[in-house]
Amino acid sequence: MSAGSATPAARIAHLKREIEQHNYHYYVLDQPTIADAEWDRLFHELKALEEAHPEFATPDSPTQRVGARPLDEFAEVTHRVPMLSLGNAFSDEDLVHFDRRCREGLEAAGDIEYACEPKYDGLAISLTYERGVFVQGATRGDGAVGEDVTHNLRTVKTIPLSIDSDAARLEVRGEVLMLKRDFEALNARQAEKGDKLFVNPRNAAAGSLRQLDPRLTAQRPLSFFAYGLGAVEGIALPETHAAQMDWLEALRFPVSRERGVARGTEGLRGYYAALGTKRPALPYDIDGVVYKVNRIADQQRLGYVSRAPRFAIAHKFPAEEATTELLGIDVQVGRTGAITPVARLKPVFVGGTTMSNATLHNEDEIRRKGLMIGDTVVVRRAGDVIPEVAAVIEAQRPAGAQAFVMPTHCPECGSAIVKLDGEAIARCTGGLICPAQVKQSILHFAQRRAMDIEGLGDKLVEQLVDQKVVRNAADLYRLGVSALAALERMGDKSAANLIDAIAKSRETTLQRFLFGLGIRHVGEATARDLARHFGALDAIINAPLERLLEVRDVGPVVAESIRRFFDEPHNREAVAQLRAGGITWPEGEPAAASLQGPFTGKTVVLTGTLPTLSRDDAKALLEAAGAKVSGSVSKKTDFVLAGAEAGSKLDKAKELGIRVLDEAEFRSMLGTARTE
Ligand code: 9MJ
Repeated sequence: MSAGSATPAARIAHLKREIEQHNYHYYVLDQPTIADAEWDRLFHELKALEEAHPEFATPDSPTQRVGARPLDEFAEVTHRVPMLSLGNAFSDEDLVHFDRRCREGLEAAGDIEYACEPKYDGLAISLTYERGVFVQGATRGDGAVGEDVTHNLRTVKTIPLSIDSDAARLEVRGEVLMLKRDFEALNARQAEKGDKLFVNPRNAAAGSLRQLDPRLTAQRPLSFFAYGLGAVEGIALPETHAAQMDWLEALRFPVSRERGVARGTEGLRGYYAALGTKRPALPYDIDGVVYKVNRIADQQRLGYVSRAPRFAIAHKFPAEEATTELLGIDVQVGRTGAITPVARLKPVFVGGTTMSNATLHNEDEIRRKGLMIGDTVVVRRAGDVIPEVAAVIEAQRPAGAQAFVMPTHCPECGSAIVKLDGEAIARCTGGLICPAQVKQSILHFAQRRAMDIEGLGDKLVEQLVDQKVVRNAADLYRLGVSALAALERMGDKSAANLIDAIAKSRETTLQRFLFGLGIRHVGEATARDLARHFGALDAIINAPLERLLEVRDVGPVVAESIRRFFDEPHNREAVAQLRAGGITWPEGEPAAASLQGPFTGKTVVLTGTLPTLSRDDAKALLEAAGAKVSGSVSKKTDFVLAGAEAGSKLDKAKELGIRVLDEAEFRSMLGTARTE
């Protein structure tokens, strides 16, 4: 139908359908079908038509999702069919008990078939459709009476405002929640505005749903997933829960993609384990799985106990969040002296294990979260996320709560703690005299991805350093069995094993060695790129900034850090000691093929004294740049690098017309080399 030929009523009806269809593809299926600008155009056309013809404006129009007026209070809604809660299963025993009760109730001979779905961690709601039009949405309330939040639910883009069903009445039940990514974005916006952060997606969703002003709700990205039906009049329904969910999906309700069907306890266990594995990657928080006897007739036979169905149960996952008390804030000293405040918590069971401390990252983070010692805090351990203090419950702050004060001196070595301007991290200035830094750097050096010294763990390093058997990584290569055997809990056999593991680590690669040195900003990948690019350690040690910058993914910060590390005499000494301890690796050629610069493949002769570069340094730089350094000038010489008091070589170069460079020109040419 074209815009020109249709009556306004027909065009409005067409636009309503089309926009809702695009919304469905965009919000529910995550597969947009038109460009945003085109959607905007359709939306504005509809809005203009409705304004010109208010008699055709209806509450199920997509224009009605936003902008309804604030309410004074929520009206009460009595649910025609009560909204039930679910019983919980926390253990395998509870699960077996549930299944047995169902089998007995149904006098079933074999395994029962269950519909399985995620248990969303949101808010239960009921949506009422009359002859295909969304007319009312209500919260669960106490199960019998809830609150009318129709205006707010209209703003939820995944809730259809009209559906292709002429049932006199259809109540769809499900959960309103906030997707994890929407929650992160909302909190980022809150932080930018200096507003309070939400503790978790559930709280954010609850707060948003209970706004009296729908215009506020409209700014909060809520989602909806259907998982059941309430009162239904005027149509026949599919006979299993799974088929009903398929039917709801066909009506364009968002239904879990993770839903499934399983038989018997074995099937349920399999579903539980599989969803548990997927849990961290799901776009929303879940706190368990729900099993429902699949056949609706069987559900009805089993019936209810008080306000929960006998035919369904929620099998809970270990909680990812808990509240506990912040007993204190300690600081830990890392390998580079970084001071990390760590929350000392009253031990609490969360995410399947007991949590008694959590990193607080840095001082700013403590301020941002508004933490005070003595506070009640929400702690979180989710998937592979580092356990964290998610939020503070300010309302429960005790009278004696104390602010955290960053210590001025290192608790391990007493050196000053400083925080450079613009850096979030405070650092201990003790360097090598700080036992904490020494221990961490040895552990870093020995780890599997670096020198791979098997069996050298934190307890052992702690003892070795505290008892002054080892002061640095190089000392490891001088250890004898007798020194080790003197340590606590160290038998002759373990001592011999460790010596063996240390000996084995001597043969390594340049990449592992470089990574093990613990240069700030040089992780495994950078170590690999440096090793490939330069081929030899001395070329890296002597490389000026501009050469380091030629390495893939090495920017000014990383290059500067490498340069600063090797400019420090004690670091050069440490490297020399390690090599003296017998550590070796195959040295390769620089990756000349990938490096194209003015010295690639050229022959260069050095003569005289350069203003700042030693002969060795200049040679290393040239070699790293792909040049061959030769001792005598001939027709094959491409450049002569000449300093003060250059003698006969310079004369010969001039005679042969070879280009002569001074140090400044040399450096500027090095700066033009590029990796291809
Ligand atoms: C949640 N919260 O995800 C039910 N639920 O069924 C699912 N809750 C439920 N089903 C009957 N998936 C009562 C409650």
